[in-house]
Amino acid sequence: MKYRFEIILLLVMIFSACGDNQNKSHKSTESKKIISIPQFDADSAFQFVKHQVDFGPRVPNTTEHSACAQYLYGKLEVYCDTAMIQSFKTRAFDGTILHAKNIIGSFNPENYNRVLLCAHWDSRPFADYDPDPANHRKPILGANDGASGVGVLLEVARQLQSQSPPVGIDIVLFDAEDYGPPQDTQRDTEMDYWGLGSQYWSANPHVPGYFAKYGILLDMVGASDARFYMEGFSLYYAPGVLKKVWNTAHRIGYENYFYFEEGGYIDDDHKYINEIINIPTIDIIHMDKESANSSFFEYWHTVKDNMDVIDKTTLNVVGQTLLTVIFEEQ
Ligand code: AHN
Ligand code: ZN
Repeated sequence: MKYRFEIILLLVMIFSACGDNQNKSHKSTESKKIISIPQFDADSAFQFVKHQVDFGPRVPNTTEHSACAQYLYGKLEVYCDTAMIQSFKTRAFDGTILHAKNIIGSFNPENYNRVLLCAHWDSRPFADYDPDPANHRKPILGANDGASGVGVLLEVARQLQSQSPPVGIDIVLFDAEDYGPPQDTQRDTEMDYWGLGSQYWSANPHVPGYFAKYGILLDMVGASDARFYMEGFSLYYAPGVLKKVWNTAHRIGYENYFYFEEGGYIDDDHKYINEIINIPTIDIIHMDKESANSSFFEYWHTVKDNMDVIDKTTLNVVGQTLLTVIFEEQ
């Protein structure tokens, strides 16, 4: 029993040291909350884009479209807390009844503080901006126009599976966005035949009385040297959200992608979300002010919108910006 005193002293020292550590770490988390932000994986996002494109054009009422819907639902079902398919019928500009599916995945479904993330997953039935008129009635692969935004959101979902976000998140993949009338027909001024999936969801949200404090739409977020300007409806309906996202992008080093310059009004899915369900929603969309015809990225609505245009750097810029915005939410 010679060492009893020494042993007790040692134990007291160990315990008091532990107590000290606990106090210190407690204090530091109270004064400044340390947030860890997951690292977006652009290789993984690229594979998600490629997998969609490998189905072929994802035009409503085709088998390729059905197969891709099952793939996307399967991914959201694995990564999210809850997932569902919202099936609906909608009438296209030419009277065709489209069998459409919005695909939805949610994190923390019980949290009232929610953020909406969205993109369209269908691809356009008409390459009506192709330089070769012989392609004007061919469907497009929509690697950038469609699959890129969805690819980024699938990778965000995969990250949120391993690190739960501080807010509720709803990922909504809209169908039938790109079935608007071809530009060389009498009907090309009928604007409301675009964004049919977002119009349906905004009038019939997947949760009755659904609300999110804001929304972010991704459209054409995968091409190299993409430029994201301040889109008109975003600036009109959700200026605070737009500034928050653009400032975040600049802070983490992406000022060569996000421009504090106005880019014009685009009739995209966010317009319907803002106007029908009144969730302030911005559009991160690749515009090209120098473009001769379309005002969008070079291969917009052409048969060249394939995997060759997809750049991992751009996917990373958008994905890491989204993850930063999400994890800095209170
Ligand atoms: C129009 O310019 C009519 N719509 C833009 C929305 C869109 C189409 N985004 C991708 N494809
Ligand atoms: Zn399109």
